[in-house]
Amino acid sequence: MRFTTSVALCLVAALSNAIPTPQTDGSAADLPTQASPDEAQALEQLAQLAEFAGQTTNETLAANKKRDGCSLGNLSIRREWSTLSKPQRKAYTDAVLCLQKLPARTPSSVIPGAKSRFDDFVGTHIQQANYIHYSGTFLAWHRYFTWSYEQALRNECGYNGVQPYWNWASSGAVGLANSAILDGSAYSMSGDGQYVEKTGDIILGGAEGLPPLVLPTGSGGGCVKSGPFVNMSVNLGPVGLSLPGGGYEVNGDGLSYNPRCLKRDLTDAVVRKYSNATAIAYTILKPQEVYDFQMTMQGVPGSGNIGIHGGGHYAMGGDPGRDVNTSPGDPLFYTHHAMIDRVWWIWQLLDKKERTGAKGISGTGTFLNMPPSANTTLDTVIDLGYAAGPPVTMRDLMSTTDGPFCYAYL
Ligand SMILES: [Cu+2]
Repeated sequence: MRFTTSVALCLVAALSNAIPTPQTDGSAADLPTQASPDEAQALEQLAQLAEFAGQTTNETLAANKKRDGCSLGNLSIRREWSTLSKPQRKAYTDAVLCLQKLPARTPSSVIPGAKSRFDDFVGTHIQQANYIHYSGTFLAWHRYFTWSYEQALRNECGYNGVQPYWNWASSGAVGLANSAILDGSAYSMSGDGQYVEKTGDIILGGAEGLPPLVLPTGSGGGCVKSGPFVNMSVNLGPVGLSLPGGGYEVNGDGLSYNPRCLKRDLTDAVVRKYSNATAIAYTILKPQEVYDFQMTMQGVPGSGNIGIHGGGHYAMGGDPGRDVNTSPGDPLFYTHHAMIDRVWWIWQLLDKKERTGAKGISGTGTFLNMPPSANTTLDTVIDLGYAAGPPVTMRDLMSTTDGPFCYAYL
């Protein structure tokens, strides 16, 4: 019986895009329940958890008898940057550069500074920033946003690949500037910025009576030195750009035309502290309710922890990397949010029924519910404006193999 099942699964794997997973029992009972404090062991735990999510995805799709929709035949598989071949990496960054050359769809009366299709996405994120972070839509909104960006690369720029992700833990372990995704080569997402002298640390928050959070600066700070995005223009923002030494740079609503170079300040200390393998495994294993999961991931304000989400953002540093509102202006944003989405995907599949349904949503329509707003539900509409469409409901965004989606992660 067991033999037959294995053969059947192997056949399915050979004939389709099924996620290759070893033929183990793969029951949830064998999975770790507590994050290991040891980095190497935590990496191993993450591999096990991702494998379980892959197996669950394969089983769900194999059992799906519907003729249309997502199946093992059309499932796309998102992979980690370093596992892509050089031509695959180049194809991805070429498509991003193409999106930066296509004209914007946003009317200049709405976002005067949006000059390209790439900017349509940045502008939409700026406009909605107060409703999509520390809110009920955070995870689903960014899932739809990242997927829509991937679709634009494919449908408008001839990209044949899949959205890659940035694994902060493996990248941080070797040092960001040494990792394939950020080494500054022609096959990276560009690397560090030119070194500039810093006037002090990054100081976050301190509002609402909460203690401020201090982050070190990194090894760059200026314009990116090499790689595909060396000549790119960041057109929008800044809106809430944290500056070394404290304080923020704000250019009004961030929607006017403000062309400047892409700056990075790669900060190993930040990625190693907040987005290491133990922190990722903890985020997946500890929170049982989605409220706790989202808060752990984004960092509980006042706790001194910026979470794995904040860890990735502040590890890239620079402008717009340290600007919550304008952050998609750094193309690395989408590989970061693919990893965020991967963590959510793994967490969801540990308890698929509960976590992809109504109980998988918590929060309201505003940042930390300020000002108070209605609870987010399965019927809440997500609208990406001129960046992409159509508007969808939260219900459509809860599974990566349902609604508009048909993808999984390795
Ligand atoms: Cu965001």
